[in-house]
Amino acid sequence: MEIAPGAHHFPRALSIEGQRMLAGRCRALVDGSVPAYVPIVRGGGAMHVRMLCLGRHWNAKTYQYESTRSDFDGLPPPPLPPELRTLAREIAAQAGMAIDPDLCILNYYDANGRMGLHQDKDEGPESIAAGIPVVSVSIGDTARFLFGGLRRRDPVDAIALESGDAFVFGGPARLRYHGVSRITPGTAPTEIGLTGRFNLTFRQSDAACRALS
Ligand SMILES: O=C(O)CCC(=O)C(=O)O
Repeated sequence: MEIAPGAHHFPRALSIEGQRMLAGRCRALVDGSVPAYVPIVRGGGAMHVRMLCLGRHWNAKTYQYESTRSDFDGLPPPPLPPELRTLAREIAAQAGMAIDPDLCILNYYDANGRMGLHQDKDEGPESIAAGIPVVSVSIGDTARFLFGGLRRRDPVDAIALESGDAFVFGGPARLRYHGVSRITPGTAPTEIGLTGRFNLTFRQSDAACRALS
């Protein structure tokens, strides 16, 4: 479903079994030896998600990517698992786009989780100029996802992102404002055994292609 030029919503892109496996994977990652944490942004406020970056770390104080979590505990982020890279590439291809992601931001939303309207513009300028997409995969409770325009004040569409949905925005949509205004608790499919919501956004921080390892 094309929401706007370059923006595609794929409802139920993942089967229930795929969602269940991904939920387990995400849970193990966020509670692993390099755990998710609540970032404090440069204005001093706490984000309303638990975040874990894979591959490269997004520093909430500098809004830059780095190889260690220098705004938190100094640890290197866990690697981006190859099968998750492959998943992102396959989803992008369904939207007629290509991505070779080197990082993923994995966010956990509890019942009060949300994320303000923002642009994803901290990836490399060449990647953004090339329109290499952001690939988003949602698991668990339904989110009210806001998708706006290229200016913060542009009107926004509210889209329900349900468990297993994918959303891809690249090309002319790459810098559209977006956010999550709320989660609807208790809407995750019971089979996946998840309270809350995981969202994974795969990104490519430069325009160069890497071989899949
Ligand atoms: O949770 C979502 O659906 C959106 C996440 C997001 O906007 C981000 O990680 O930049």
